[in-house]
Amino acid sequence: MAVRVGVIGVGVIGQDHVRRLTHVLSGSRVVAVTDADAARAHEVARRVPGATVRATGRDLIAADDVDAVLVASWGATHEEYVVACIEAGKPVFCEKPLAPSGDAAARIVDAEVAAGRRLVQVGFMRRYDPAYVELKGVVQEGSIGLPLLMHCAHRNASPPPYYEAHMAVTETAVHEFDMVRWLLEEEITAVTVLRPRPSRHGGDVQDPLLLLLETSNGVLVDLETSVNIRYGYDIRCEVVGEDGTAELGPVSPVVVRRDGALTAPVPPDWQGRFERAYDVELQHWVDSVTAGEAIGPSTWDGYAAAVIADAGLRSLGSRDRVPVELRDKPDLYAKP
Ligand code: ISE
Repeated sequence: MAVRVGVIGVGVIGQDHVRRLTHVLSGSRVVAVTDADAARAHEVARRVPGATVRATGRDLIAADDVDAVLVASWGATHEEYVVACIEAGKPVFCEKPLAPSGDAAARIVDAEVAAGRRLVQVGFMRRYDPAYVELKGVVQEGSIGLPLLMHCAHRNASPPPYYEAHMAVTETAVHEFDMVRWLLEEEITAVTVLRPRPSRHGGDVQDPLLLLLETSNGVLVDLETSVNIRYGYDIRCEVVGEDGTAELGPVSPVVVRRDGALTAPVPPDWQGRFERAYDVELQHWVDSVTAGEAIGPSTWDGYAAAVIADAGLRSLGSRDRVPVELRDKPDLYAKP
């Protein structure tokens, strides 16, 4: 029987997930939606046969016909909804970031540990991107030797209108915080955020930033975040090992030579670049709900990323190197 999913928050990513669950994936159907903007919730529900609108996230979570919940609302609301799902014993997929601070994420860890079983998958979709999966395979099989350095860039053509300075760390770089931990299979131990000459396109938002991440085995990771790069959405990652390097290839497999120029398309935004990753990620969640076992990026992974983001924010303010201090990992998260 199809998993009956309720979706909390139907903005850009929430609507995209509703479309995916309804038309692309197998084994699920959307039965309920809710949004702070009720008109938007009704508009989305009209496009999904059989879906109803619930007045609040809490009503949706409590509904008998909702088996599992997808939280894609504003980050500050995640803690309340994810904890309510855990208390109701319902599996929950929560978009990144899991919570806006390490403390808030720690409370979700506590709730899940108290429940005694994993119910949460966090939306770190890069773990499902075919190129990143292959890159991790090359690094982990050891053919380039021990990793020493990583060079990463996370570039957006332009930020959404609500983008604020801290989001470069909490919403943008947070993807790399998780990706680095996952790819290297080690923890990030310190963050330094440096500010180069600001782009004139940045307005009040300092842009770009250069972050330096240190890991438990001494790998140094430099990460550029640019949210006004203009030319498109561009994600780069190169791992430098003792015996070679491995990097994400160009996004477009097709290069055009014409009129004295060589060109290849760059995706305009993250939806285009990571479409496949989102599909695989959410199918994985639906399958794990059906199997009764949460196995994707965990609450612990969301917590670690939130603590790293806290350190990044402190460094953004002070320009100091800020150590990352995680609490002891509960046994619940012992399995990778
Ligand atoms: C946005 O919130 C996302 O999650 C995108 O994946 C990311 O690339 C972008 O920088 C964020 O602002």
